[in-house]
Amino acid sequence: MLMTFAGRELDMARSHVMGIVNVTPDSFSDGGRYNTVDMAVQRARQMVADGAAFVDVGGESTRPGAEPVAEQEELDRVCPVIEAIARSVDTVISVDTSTPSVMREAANLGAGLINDVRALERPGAVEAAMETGLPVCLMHMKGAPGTMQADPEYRHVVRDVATYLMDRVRHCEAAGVSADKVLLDPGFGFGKALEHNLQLLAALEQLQVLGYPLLVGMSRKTMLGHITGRDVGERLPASLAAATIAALKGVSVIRVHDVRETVDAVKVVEAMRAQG
Ligand code: 7PJ
Repeated sequence: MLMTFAGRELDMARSHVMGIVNVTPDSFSDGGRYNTVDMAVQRARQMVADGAAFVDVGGESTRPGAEPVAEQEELDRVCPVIEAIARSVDTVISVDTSTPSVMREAANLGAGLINDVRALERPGAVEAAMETGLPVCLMHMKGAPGTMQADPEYRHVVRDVATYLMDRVRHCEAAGVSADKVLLDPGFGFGKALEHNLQLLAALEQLQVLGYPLLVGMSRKTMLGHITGRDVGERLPASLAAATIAALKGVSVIRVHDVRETVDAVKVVEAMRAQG
């Protein structure tokens, strides 16, 4: 089950860790573009040293309540960081974007994966992604970041998410994206109440049988705050439990803030699996 990301092959039958490199203005304390690029590269380098197979670079905050960012602003934030990481860190760069021009530019600069929380729904996104030839991660979100957590409702969340994702897969394949370049993500926290997130977590195997590698992100999310009663800075143990569950259920890529700790947790699962 090999997948190729800008020339780097990874076995999707194993669990890999993806480190989060945010380049939103609030993500680095002292601002300033040069500093931001420099710090993002340092962060990426450390994550790779800690065992991350991917670094995910994103310039748009999609946290609940966030407003969309202007296209040029997103390009200005993300492109210099991708270019600098591609030049100096040996890793797969994932670009967390829904914007076609950012997908194209990121691919030109060396990105290896397009990670779109809007599952290529923006006009021109499917075509842009297809033209890059890169693998794409299609994520489920109900509503938009500004409003998505206002009382989300589902008939049956696992079935609804699976149906949506397969609908997007068909759409992408019809537009020329090849089936062996698709990853799927149920989108923890994106228009989901705690019960929905837990039902999805419990049912990851059911998404697995759709036949595409899975990527999940639960690191430090509100769902873990609801379960533990802890603030965002105190959610590492819960994040590791969530990552361990994901790895046990065969998820291929686990997107996290705390790479070193998560890599250790995943190693335990992988060691058990290798023992048979
Ligand atoms: C996710 C993401 C996720 C994918 C974010 C946060 C919010 N991309 N981007 N899956 N979450 N594929 O990290 O809290 O769950 S941003």
